[in-house]
Amino acid sequence: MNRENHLTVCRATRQMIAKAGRDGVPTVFDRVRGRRTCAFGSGGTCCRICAMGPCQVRENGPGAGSGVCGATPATIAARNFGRMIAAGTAAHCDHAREVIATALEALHSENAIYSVRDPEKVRALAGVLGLTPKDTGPGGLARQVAEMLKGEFGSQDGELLFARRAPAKRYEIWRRLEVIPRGIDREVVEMLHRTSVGVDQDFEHLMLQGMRTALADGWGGSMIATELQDVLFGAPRPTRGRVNLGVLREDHVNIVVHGHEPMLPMAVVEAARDEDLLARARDAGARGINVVGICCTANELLMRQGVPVAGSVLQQELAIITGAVDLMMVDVQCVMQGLANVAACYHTALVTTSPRARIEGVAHVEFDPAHADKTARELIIKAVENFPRRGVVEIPREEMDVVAGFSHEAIRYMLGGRFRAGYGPLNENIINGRIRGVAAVVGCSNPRVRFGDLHTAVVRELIANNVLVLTTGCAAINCAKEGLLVPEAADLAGSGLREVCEAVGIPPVLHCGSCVDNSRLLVAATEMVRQGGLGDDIADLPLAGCAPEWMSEKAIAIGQYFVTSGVTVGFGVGFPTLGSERFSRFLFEDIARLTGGRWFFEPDPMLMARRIVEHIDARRRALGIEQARERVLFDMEMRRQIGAG
Ligand code: SF4
Ligand code: MSK
Repeated sequence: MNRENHLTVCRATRQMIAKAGRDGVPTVFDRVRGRRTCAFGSGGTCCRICAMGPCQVRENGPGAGSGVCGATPATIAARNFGRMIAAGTAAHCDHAREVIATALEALHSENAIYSVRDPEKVRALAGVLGLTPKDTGPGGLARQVAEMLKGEFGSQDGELLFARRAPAKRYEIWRRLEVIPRGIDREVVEMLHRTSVGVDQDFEHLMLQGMRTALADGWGGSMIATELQDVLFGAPRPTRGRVNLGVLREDHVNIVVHGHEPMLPMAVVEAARDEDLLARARDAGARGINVVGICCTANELLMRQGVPVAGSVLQQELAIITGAVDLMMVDVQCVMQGLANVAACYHTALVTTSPRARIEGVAHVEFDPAHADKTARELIIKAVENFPRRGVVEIPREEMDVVAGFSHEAIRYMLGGRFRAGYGPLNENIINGRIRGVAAVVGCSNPRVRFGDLHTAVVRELIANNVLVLTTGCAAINCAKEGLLVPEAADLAGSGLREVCEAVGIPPVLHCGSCVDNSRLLVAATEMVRQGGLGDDIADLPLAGCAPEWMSEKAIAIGQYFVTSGVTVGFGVGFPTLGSERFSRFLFEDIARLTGGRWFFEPDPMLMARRIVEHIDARRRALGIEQARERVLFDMEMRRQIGAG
């Protein structure tokens, strides 16, 4: 069997890895081979924060001890973990900062191409923030909302405004633990300070700041990015699309948008419909302009515009290897530097667009919200001009249908219709046992494992056990490629879940968006609590989360904000604290006494699914709903008896 056949079940991916081999172009799959992981680094007990070190320490066995300064393995592992949380939080929050800048530019300038597309969302946010309209001009309330959220970054005291959205009991737990963020930037800075040499050296105390920093992500930066993107581009509604490398078109100018921030890509999608640019494409010999996405930008565009998705993080280089990508524009996060070399081997124009991120030797066309339409046109013209320079093209045939766009607003609507929108039917079906519980399967793809396949294995097992799955990020893309995000996938679900999916017309796996959209899952969980019947805190819900193929620091931040919100979260691949048993025990067990949620590590996808189901069953027992109940349809007589009682 060829080497690539061992890597993944995705045939398009295998085909392009084989082509890269024939073309002599190294990719991530070559670079990962033979690169051994460092035991100290991967276990979290390598410290290099001062020049008395670096210190590689062990907790047990030969050579057990501490760093030169006396730092214990638990302290070092906690410091490293805290720094991962800080970096992940910084990434999501800087994304949010850029969205705010775009929103304010749009609302202050008459020329901006962005506008308020979702006034309902603006009113909802104003309600959450306790705002009453002061400025009655166009976009006035939206401007107030954006300005108020901007203040969350520099705030030094008080409490993060969106923390109020959590269920009352959760909010009280956070207050007791003193982990409600005071301001987004403040928490990231304090995490970095406390993890520098000679400061906070008690792993439990360090992790309290880890929790506060993570909450500044989930209930702060990520939630702000999600909500304001909805304001600018509309809250997602179920939308059909196509996914996998087969969405590239041989007879079209292909533009790949890659990264995380949807502002400029949205402008490109818009401009690609311009008749003048289409005529230019035809003059160049193409039949049209095909904009497709990679990674989370792809998820953002798919959910709102049905833009095709070429692939997940591990397919970014492979898209170029088709020879059909005329331009790839990248902004921030999950963009591999290896793209530069791959693009140089083909005709692809690679362009960085974020003021924050450049790649050595790669062209840069900077995004400026005031001139986004001009920049979008410039990029499209560059792609059109590049089209005739193509060499041999080989596009895999694989592409799959997907239904995406299950924002929590869309879920409310799907479940209850316009007049009864709400989570009632979901809670009812959990209580009566048709749906066993809910699981979030999220996160990256990782070439160290049989990537993509771990996501789909976990998901298949969960839905077969009547667990409704919510998915985001690259996990969503991988599930989509395997046909799990269409209503027909209900055939793979257990009988109870299948019945509900068929009645409501939803897939058993709901695509909820990008990485920042994990914040939507916090809101959805809160809505489930508010609906009633499933306890009074997120920790009471029959709910769990997992990232079977994680790789990014952002995944650690996300996992920690879920754990701090009361959710049990499983990670695969490897866990970055295993070098310290004491600190790992804290994350896997003791933290549950504080937050109600905890971490677990399980690299085997079937065992991961089993642990999620066990957790859901335990929560069902605690709620007294462990037995599936038949729904009783009350007739008038029964109602009268209840009334008389
Ligand atoms: Fe070593 Fe301590 Fe310096 Fe870390 S802080 S590198 S453990 S001396
Ligand atoms: S893109 S963070 S690889 S999910 Fe959000 Fe995918 Fe992970 Fe990047």
